[in-house]
Amino acid sequence: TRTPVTVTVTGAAGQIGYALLFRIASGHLLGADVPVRLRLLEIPQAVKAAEGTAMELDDCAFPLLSGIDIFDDAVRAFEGTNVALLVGARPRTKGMERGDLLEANGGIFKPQGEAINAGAADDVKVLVVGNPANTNALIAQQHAPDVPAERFTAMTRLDHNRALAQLSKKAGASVADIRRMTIWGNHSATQYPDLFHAEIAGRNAAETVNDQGWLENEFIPTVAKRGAAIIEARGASSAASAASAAIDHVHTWVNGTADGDWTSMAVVSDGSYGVPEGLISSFPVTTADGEWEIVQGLEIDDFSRARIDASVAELSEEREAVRKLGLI
Ligand code: NAX
Repeated sequence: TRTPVTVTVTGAAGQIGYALLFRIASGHLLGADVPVRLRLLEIPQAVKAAEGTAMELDDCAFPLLSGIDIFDDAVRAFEGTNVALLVGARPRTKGMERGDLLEANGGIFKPQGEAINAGAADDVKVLVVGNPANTNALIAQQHAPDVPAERFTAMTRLDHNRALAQLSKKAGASVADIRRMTIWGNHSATQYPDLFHAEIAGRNAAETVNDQGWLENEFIPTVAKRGAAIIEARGASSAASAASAAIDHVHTWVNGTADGDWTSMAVVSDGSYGVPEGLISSFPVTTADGEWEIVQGLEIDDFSRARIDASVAELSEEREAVRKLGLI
């Protein structure tokens, strides 16, 4: 039998954690033939709740789940970890300014980056889900100098999947017929879902839909503000869909994109498409052999350029803000 892969999940007692852990343990993250060992990280007040979830995981008797350990200490939680899912974060509460939010999250992602640097496995792959995801990923990455920067990624796959769903509805096409969707920039309201390179059954999506009004006034804002719409409807933020996207992100990273297709991941920029080097920004990426590569050579028209630039400018401001706070 194969050696288990160690997966660390932070914020394990939260609502995304609750939707995520059962899918990891049942084999959806890494594959139906890959045993996993879970290491859960929570804050001390939530350890008991995480223990409850662990009891339920036991009760599922998943054949692939070879163990669960729970920690309230990041150093121990990331020991030997191969896949780190950084879900726990400090949410924005009433009266909190953006600087306060970045500072509170710096207090979480700096020590977690250091712990990954100190103890994770050599092949560690990191996905940051907790918001502000791109900048939290940047903070963690900056405190893990011995880990290759490309191992730190942030999640825009939920935005990507939301864009697939909206396009599929509009075009009356199956999600399975859509390829080459792209989310550019920040996982925030400034993100840019791009239909100009997407395809429906091999034909250009923007041309097939042929409705610039819908694209500008419905598609883009619906995708960008979907999180708020879910909160409005459900009375709680996206959880199962976020967990599903996290599964997709890692699964695609490990197992590769299909021929002729790509996905969206926020990854460390090498300067491609004018995105300043070092920012963790969403790009179209292909994956193979556990590594990602930014899709090169796409033509970016003025409409797309303006939107990519606006989202990337927000990321630059966030980087400046965390620099000023001494967090990187
Ligand atoms: P919950 O508040 O339900 O759960 C968060 C959990 O994290 C709590 O159990 C809390 O105790 C724990 N936590 C806090 N600080 C921690 C630390 N230092 N170490 C370990 N655990 C810690 O939030 P949930 O709905 O699960 O969302 C988690 C994060 O995902 C939030 O930051 C949220 O904004 C973000 N999201 C990101 C998305 C994305 O697409 N990138 C979409 C969904 C989601 O909104």
